[in-house]
Amino acid sequence: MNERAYDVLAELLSNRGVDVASVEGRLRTQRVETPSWGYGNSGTRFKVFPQLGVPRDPFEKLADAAEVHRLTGICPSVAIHIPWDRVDDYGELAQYAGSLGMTIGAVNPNLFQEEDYRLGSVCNPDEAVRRRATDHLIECVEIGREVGSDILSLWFADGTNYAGQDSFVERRHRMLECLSEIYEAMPESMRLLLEYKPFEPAFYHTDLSDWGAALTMCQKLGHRAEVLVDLGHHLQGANIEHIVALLLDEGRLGGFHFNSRKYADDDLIVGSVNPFELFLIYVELVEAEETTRIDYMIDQAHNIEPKIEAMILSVMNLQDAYAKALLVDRAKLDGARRSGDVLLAHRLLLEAYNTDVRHLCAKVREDLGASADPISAFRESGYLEKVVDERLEGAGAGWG
Ligand code: LRH
Ligand code: MN
Repeated sequence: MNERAYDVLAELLSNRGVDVASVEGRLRTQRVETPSWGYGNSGTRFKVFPQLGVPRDPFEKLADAAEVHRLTGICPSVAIHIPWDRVDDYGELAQYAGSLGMTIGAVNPNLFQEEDYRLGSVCNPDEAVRRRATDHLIECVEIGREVGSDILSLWFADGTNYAGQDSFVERRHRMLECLSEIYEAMPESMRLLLEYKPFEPAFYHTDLSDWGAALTMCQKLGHRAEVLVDLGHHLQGANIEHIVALLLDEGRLGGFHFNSRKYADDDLIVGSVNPFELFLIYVELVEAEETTRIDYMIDQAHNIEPKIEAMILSVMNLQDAYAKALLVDRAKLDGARRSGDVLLAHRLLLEAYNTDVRHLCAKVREDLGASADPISAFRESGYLEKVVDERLEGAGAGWG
């Protein structure tokens, strides 16, 4: 860690009236969940470029996630996806996670890769197909119990491709009927997160297309149903930080799937396309998270870049964005807003955003027993070379 650079920054921030110790305290409590599928092979409909050393099963995915946690200090849990992470003994999987100092987080069912779901899963006109979909969701509630997870994270590909194909309202009622059964089947400790998406794979309408569709469905289900915001699931021009503020005000912001996009659901490294937007989202979260539980998860597909390093860089970008958001002088901002001083309010955000917080984040990682410079540490660790050797036999895991 560059002590001198840190000391200069800490002094600069104290002179600005920033309580550096409390900022570091908040940064030490930051938590980001990484996705098991982010360590496996992934691609587009054009090509999946398999990589050497990719995990071959959920146990090896957990091992790679533990390496990311070892180096960043803030990623002690992994989201799983069923059936991509199906095992014979989920208790054994949770135990193995524990042996790595990790836990299993959100359980993600998969209702978008079976033939039966051509016309939808829980919204399908065919009751037998809806029953099958509901049974898979109930299976995932049980898996949640076995692995000690209290989050059921739901995304539905359900939608239509042509006008007239089906009734928007009947489909919505079918979804509500199914989700009501799941809501009842969940233990009191479990929360249900509903993830919306405007299009793909459906290209005329998607049943859970936007925050409004997800919010109103959650309000019908109950207080343990909340909205999950995937940054890539917004049409061009959408103001995501405004949507976040609105969901917080409704008390229904359950969590995030962090990634970034330039065009559509690109699933690129979070903060790599629009770091200012990511900062603005955290500016809305800083005060709210003191009273609200919010689950921060990454959802990315590393199609051409090395997967573990990509995950490490993603976590570092989230630490940076959070650190900058914690530097906003809230008292001055409230004053500027009340007095209608438009540009002072804007410049107070820019002052925080334009602060180079890398040495602060480096110190916090060191204080957590992790690495000041995780990417260099990873490259020098020989971990990748080790797993490439160990995982020569057999195919790398992927999306099915
Ligand atoms: C859908 C989605 C959803 C997942 C999948 C891996 O686009 O964002 O969260 O289940 O990606
Ligand atoms: Mn997602």
